[in-house]
Amino acid sequence: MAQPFNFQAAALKVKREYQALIQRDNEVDPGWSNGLFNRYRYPVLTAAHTPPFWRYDFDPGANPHFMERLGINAVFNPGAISLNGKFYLVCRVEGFDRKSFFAIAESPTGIDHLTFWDDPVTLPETEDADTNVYDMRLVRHEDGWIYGLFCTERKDPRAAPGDLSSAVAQGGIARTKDLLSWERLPDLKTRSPQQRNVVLHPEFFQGRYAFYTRPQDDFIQAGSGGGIGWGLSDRMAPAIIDEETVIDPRLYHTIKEVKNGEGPAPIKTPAGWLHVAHGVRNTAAGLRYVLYAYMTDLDQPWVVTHRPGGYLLAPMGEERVGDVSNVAFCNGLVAQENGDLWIYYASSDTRTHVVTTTVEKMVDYVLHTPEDPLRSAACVEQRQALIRHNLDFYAKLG
Ligand code: M1P
Repeated sequence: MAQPFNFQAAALKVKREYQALIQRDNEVDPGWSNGLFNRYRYPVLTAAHTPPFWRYDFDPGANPHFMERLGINAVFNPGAISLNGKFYLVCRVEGFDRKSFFAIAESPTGIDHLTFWDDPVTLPETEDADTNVYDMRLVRHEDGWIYGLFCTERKDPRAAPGDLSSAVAQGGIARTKDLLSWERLPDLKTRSPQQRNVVLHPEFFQGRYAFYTRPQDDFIQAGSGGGIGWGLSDRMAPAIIDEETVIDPRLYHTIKEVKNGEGPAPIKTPAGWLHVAHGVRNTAAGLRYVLYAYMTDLDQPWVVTHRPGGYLLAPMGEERVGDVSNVAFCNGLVAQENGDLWIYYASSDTRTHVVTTTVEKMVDYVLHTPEDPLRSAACVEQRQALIRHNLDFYAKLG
């Protein structure tokens, strides 16, 4: 005879499994080495890391079968910051209903034990309500605020009847002092029809707020826009950029042929501003998103001084599969006072990972990795130079 359903046991099982997941230690992946960063065995956040009380109704009277009532589909593309010795990730959490919202997970290590706060972020709306918000960059600005810059998406008011896909993406802006209460500011205004991947530079430039932008013609295609832009605004409320200059254009037959976008706010190093960005190219299997790095001049942050060729990080193994497969996307990193650098990235719009390195190693990578020479023959020359340089050292290794 079938056992009667034991609500208490089912609910406790879900709670215990969640607790075990949150308490699990992460570990360096021993099978990976590239001299630059460590990868880790487990993603730092997945849908299963969201508290069960966000998903189930724990009231036996209201939910006698203990069903999930509001499922969570994915946890990805987090902004990141450290405050008072702790790591905080403001994640893009996506429900089964496809809408994203922001929620904060904290951890003493930034590598494991990431635990969501009980409540997601209550983000005020402007008079033009957002349909979807995502990909927040957290920037501690020298004006004293922590800014959250994110994409706000709304149905295109000019969409033809029956067109339920056309959307408009713009740069949303909110600010906080404690990550708890948020003040919403007007969306960024630029001359571009759409914006995504808008990031605030952490310092004033000649007394003005400086932004990295990604002008685009429509919702998906960068079109004639494209490239990472730079623009200035006198104030944040409202932030208005009159002139955008593309500082890192997309380029034919490279990892950023289709589009690219600034990742987190750049880090100030003695060698320049260190940037992590994403580049997108097309393949027969669809778009492929990878991360790359570049450096800009300390005094003229819009002037690119170093462009290491190729990608810094690409999705690997299971990371290649998810809701939008073959995607690595980064909008959060934490540079610590001791020089350690945690880079957060999401794989395939599904889950969140970390790689750990140091600022010093990243600067070495950016300064000494050769540029993409843009032609096969030039790539062979570049590789032959490395081979000739290496052969004696290699032989002497024994
Ligand atoms: O699906 C991949 C990524 O697509 C968009 O990024 P971009 O505007 O550069 O194409 C964003 O929706 C991002 O969230 C997503 O990860």
